[in-house]
Amino acid sequence: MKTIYSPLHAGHAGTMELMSGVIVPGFEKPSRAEIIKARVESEKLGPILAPEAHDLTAAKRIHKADYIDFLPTVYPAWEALGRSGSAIPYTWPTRGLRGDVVPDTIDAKLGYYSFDAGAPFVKGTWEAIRSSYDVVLTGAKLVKNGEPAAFALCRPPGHHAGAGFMGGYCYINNAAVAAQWFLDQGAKRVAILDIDYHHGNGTQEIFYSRADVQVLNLHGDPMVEYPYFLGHADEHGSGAGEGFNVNYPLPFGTTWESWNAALEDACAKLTAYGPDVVVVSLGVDTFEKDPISQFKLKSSDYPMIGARIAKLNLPTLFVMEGGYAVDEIGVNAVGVLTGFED
Ligand code: SP5
Ligand code: ZN
Repeated sequence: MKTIYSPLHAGHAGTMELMSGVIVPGFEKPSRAEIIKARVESEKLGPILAPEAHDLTAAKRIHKADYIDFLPTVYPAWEALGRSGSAIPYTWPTRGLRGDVVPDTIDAKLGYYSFDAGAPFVKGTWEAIRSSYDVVLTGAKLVKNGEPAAFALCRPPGHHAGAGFMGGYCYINNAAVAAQWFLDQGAKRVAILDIDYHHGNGTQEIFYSRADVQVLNLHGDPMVEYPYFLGHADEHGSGAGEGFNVNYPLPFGTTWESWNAALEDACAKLTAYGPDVVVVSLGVDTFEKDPISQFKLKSSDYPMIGARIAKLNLPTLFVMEGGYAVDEIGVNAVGVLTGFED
């Protein structure tokens, strides 16, 4: 399987985030992608390709144009105020406030275009976002042109980003961009299988009223886990999309047996849907040693995930999302991919 990777992710470095009331170094850090890339090489998964450059047309097919146009302006506006470090929002237009007026100043715009304080900007962030987008579209093209599968080694990740907002380390929703691109290239139906530990709220929001993208999501129960405000089992889709969104909220402590039962159910629904292509939002923060997550999957479980996805017998684009146990992130992520190929 071919991997697509860009070194430009590394400029998104030195971020800070708020965790349990303390400002700490960001868990979503450059070594994540570097360790995965090193494992792709040592496991001889296949060639590592540079992405092709793309304009932002495909991003604006699923994101609001004003949101995409905002992203490259963030850090220049921040620096124009004499600031450095991480640009992070702190005020949001929640219930009872005006959500229909885009303010003029950067602190307010950051809040307008986000749902949490978890998508910081540093100097190299926009270039990294842009490279991650190029990576996913390059991977999608490989699959469209006949590769059975490809691995888009995206960083930053994407599944928390919605049509008009960032959050949870995510800016452009790479998996959603790819799904829409496949449709625009002639696919009739696309399935997104999101196996990141966290609910892919952005992906769900983007496709919630649509029948041409089935979204299946296995994740920590939002009653107790981030992103808290979406991802319940009663969210089935709306209107034409009724029945095409499926959530599997699972409790803290979930191990392979019950996680795999949810995967099995999701795969059965996916097969019944009959998509032309599968996009896998591949997070490995389900790992037992993940520092911010509460599932208990073991390294030996990840190849079995890949093997089950291979049994779907469909063209497959793997898109990297979360996973913060960096010592094992390469073994776990590439374990899914070698399990798929074996
Ligand atoms: C792509 C992705 O995996 N994004 C995850 C963003 C998670 N951000 C919030 C993390 C909250 C961690 N809470 C841990 C509480 C430990 N006491
Ligand atoms: Zn996650």
